[in-house]
Amino acid sequence: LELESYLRKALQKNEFHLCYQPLIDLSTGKTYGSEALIRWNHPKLGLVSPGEFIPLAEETGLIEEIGSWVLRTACIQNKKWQMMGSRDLTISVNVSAHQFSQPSFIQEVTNALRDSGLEPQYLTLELTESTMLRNIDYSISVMKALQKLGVRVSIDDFGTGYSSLSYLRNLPINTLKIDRSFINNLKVDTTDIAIVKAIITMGHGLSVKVVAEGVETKEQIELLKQLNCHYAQGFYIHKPLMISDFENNLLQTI
Ligand code: G
Ligand code: G
Ligand code: NA
Ligand code: MN
Repeated sequence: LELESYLRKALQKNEFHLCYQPLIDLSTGKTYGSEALIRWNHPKLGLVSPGEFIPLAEETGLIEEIGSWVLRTACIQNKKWQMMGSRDLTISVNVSAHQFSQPSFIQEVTNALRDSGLEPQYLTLELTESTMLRNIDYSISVMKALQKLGVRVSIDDFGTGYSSLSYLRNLPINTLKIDRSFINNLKVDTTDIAIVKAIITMGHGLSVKVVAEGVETKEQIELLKQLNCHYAQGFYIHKPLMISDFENNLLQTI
């Protein structure tokens, strides 16, 4: 396949870059961190969506190298921003199932922290429920090792998986990220608001932070504030930004 052969060469040809989408603290309105999102700009194909090439990278195993590059690059960038003055800025990195299941994963995280000089508490790894539930015992051991390192763990796309709630009290999780499908159509008097409210209440009860992703309107922000949701992310707040835009728009206000 053409796409696969292009993807094999993309790293060495420097065709990837990361965008950074701000995460805001709803109680202060300030940016406290960002999520790193990979972008692939191929000379012939143009921008290829990660929704398209990440699954291919997973199937082919190329995700090991790509994921490792993302982790290092994101840690280095965040450390740079901290040294520019945003000392408590955090970075979230998406981890795919294949990457998470590699025996070398913990070592890779350790190396990325060591080489960037980023302190572990400023790194959050975003895992989906399906990644965690592939092999729950193995996942627990990896998450405990991450916790021991001091790295934070967030459950991405929360609410879309098939998991029972019981794992929530057994797993070292710091954050629940409510899937954007519950946020997109969030309005007063909808079923979605009941679900979102329940997740936020549960988060408070479990002492985990709750992030609402996919916030697209002012009304949604107001509702989430009323519900005491901790953090939010979405196009209404900021789109994924290039480094220069992140620096111009945000860094001085943090
Ligand atoms: O940024 P965008 O909305 O196009 O992302 C589409 C999908 O690709 C999302 O599910 C997102 O989590 C995933 N994605 C983006 N960047 C990364 C990355 O660096 N690693 C992994 N594993 N997935 C990513
Ligand atoms: O699967 P994951 O949650 O990691 O997906 C992250 C992707 O979601 C990002 O690539 C980003 O482009 C996309 N995204 C971020 N904010 C919004 C939003 O407000 N609406 C929609 N539809 N997508 C968003
Ligand atoms: Na994510
Ligand atoms: Mn998500």
